[in-house]
Amino acid sequence: MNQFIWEQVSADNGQAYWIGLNDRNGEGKFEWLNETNGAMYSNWDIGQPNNIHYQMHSNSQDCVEFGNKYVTPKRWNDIDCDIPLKFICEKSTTG
Ligand SMILES: [Ca+2]
Repeated sequence: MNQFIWEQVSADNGQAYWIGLNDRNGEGKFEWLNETNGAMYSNWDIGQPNNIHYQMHSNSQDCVEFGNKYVTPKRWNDIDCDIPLKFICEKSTTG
């Protein structure tokens, strides 16, 4: 994870952010929104992704957050995609 991004997120009091990774197309097959390449870097928190289904949420855990104060710093956790979180955008520098 880019150090600049982490500094912004970690300064936000433990708020979680979407990182643009999900396995909606197939359980356990995580894909980036902006890449089709299957080979990927990963940085899961210990015991994640666990795809736990909580009764208070209708869906299983198919989207990936980080920055949550309950998740190890810089590490990733899969959670329900319907939870409203802030998100990180990527912008092309070529135009
Ligand atoms: Ca999880």
